[in-house]
Amino acid sequence: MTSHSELLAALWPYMEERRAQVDAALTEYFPAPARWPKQLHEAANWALFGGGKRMRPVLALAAFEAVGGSAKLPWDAVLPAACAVEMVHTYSLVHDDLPCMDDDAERRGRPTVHVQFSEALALLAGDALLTEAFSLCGHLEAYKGAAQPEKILKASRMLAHAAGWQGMVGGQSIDLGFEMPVDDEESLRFLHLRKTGELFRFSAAVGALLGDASEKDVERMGDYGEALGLAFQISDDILDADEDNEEREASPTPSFPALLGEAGARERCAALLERCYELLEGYGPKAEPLRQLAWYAVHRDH
Ligand code: GRG
Repeated sequence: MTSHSELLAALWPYMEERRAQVDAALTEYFPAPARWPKQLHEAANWALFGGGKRMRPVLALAAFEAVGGSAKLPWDAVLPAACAVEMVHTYSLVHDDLPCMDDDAERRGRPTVHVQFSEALALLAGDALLTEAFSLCGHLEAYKGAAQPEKILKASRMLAHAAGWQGMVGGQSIDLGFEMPVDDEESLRFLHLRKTGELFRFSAAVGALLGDASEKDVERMGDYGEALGLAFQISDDILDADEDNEEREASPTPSFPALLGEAGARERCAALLERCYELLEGYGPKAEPLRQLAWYAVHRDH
């Protein structure tokens, strides 16, 4: 039986390497802070290079690897789509922090974009990140000839599904209390499968798609991503509950620990981790980073 510290020690260099790859690609793809319109780009770069864990793009790269993509294709076949999902994720955080949503003054230990710049610039920086994400995901040349046009088209549509009304935006509308009561496990899962799960599903599925996997494998990787995303959300709730978060109490939506108790929430995380392992059966050692990422999603401390 491998210990927690052994698993983390194995995962860390991998994460660092993939994160560095993602950061270099994001720097290449996204306009630099000094570029016109300068204020807008400063605000967007503040968010994009503010210390995010890069879970979603790393997941896309690891799924690409797990289906054998990296053995036969250059990383350029997947990096644009992987970076696009990070841009969508970053926009969602910038908008979520705004006073009209979660009203947060700090993120990742630094002032949020609207505090550092202004509310209007935060709104625009989010808009710019979201727009650029789709420009990048569907930009044939960004893939440097390594991905087929129909797969790039499919990836763009998958991203729209994950980000829009069927995915994150729909989930956020439920979370803010506009759509339906969220008062039991089923409705809470329904919400988080959309708000958090769909971007994770996209990340793993798009890695497989652009790694030239079969439709069945793309679907299976998507299911793995979704299970991991839900586990990630539940563990986020557990971490928040540990911090005795007053804001959560003001939210119309209960957290998983509030609804199920901490033990119940941990139980769900453990079951989702098992589901992730099950879905990865048959992919062999090249899926090891995906196994470790699932483990990390459940056992992380921030
Ligand atoms: C504004 C449309 C819209 C949606 C906002 C992302 C979001 C939806 C809300 C943020 C609050 C929250 C707890 C979302 C659940 C997903 C989640 C755990 C986000 C944080 O993701 P990390 O931990 O962030 O990957 P880093 O900082 O590492 O990038």
